[in-house]
Amino acid sequence: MPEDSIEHIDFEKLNERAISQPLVSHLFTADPSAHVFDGKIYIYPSHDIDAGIPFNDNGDHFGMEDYHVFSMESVNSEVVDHGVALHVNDVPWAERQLWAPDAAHKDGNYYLYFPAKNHEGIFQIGVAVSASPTGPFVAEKSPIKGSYSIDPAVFEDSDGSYYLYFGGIWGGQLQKYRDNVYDAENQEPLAHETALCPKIAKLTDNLLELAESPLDVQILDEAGNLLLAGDNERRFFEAPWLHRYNGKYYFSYSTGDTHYICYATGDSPYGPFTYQGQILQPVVGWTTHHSICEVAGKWYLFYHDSSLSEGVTHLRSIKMTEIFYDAAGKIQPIVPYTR
Ligand code: FUB
Repeated sequence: MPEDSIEHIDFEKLNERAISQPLVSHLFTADPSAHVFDGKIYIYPSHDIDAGIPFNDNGDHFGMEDYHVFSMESVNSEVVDHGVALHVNDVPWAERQLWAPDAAHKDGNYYLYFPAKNHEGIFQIGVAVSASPTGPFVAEKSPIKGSYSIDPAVFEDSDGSYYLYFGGIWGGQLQKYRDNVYDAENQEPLAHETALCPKIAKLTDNLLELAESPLDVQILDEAGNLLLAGDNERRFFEAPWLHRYNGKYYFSYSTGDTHYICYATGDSPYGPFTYQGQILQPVVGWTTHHSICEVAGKWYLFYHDSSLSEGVTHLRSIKMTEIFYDAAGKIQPIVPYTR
């Protein structure tokens, strides 16, 4: 739902028609990464604030400064806010804009992965560690070597390997990189050229570093060709996420300026992934960002919209709703507001 149509929305009606209500209403929250750790649901979202920064195409108005972690005993239970888990002032290398985070658990430690702009205005990805899933987390002194851009998502495979996915174009700066090298002059490819790919790198055993140089996550069309940069309804924009269902790997992501959450499937965490369809239709607000998590044998989409703030695009609220697969493993698309 593009921002310019906001003035025509009757928010009272829209909220009545919403298929789910905000999980948190005392803060604005977005980009929810959900996990079940030791039988309990933990949500790692961005914490939206109005930093008073004018809107621009770089997304500088998304001026977030800290993270809160939320937990739930079960899908219908109260959502508990565990307070500030990490603040930008406690990250030696970061200056501003704590964007979409994710978390992982290994051997009794919890790892919070987060993007932030460094003192040169370049996004990198950091990691912070805690003995508790709710923090507080202690940030490593430097960003993860070789990391760049935004929206880290960590996937733990059944063999105990962990993979970091990341990337986002436009404000997320992915278009400035080719072969993992930054050049401020680099731009998005032209419409007839292949789209930029999100990135994957295996993590080292201690989960603090990349075990390899980031590789492209290829998203192919039905004919086996890479999606094109001009295919705005299907190409990757930001918000990578990986989950496994019935032995298949599902790579999902946001298409940004066309406001869909889409997915593609493959046989390896590295891909290639073949485009399958949309998971979530546009929500109120410009951004859309999600995670997919299995809880007690059912599958849930965690997502956000800006309905609580009546359309303010950088003041969002996290939500969740159940998703369903058909017999062939296709995800039934979610329409976030009933008609
Ligand atoms: O929350 C800031 C940015 O907005 C995220 O990093 C993007 O995925 C988009 O949701």
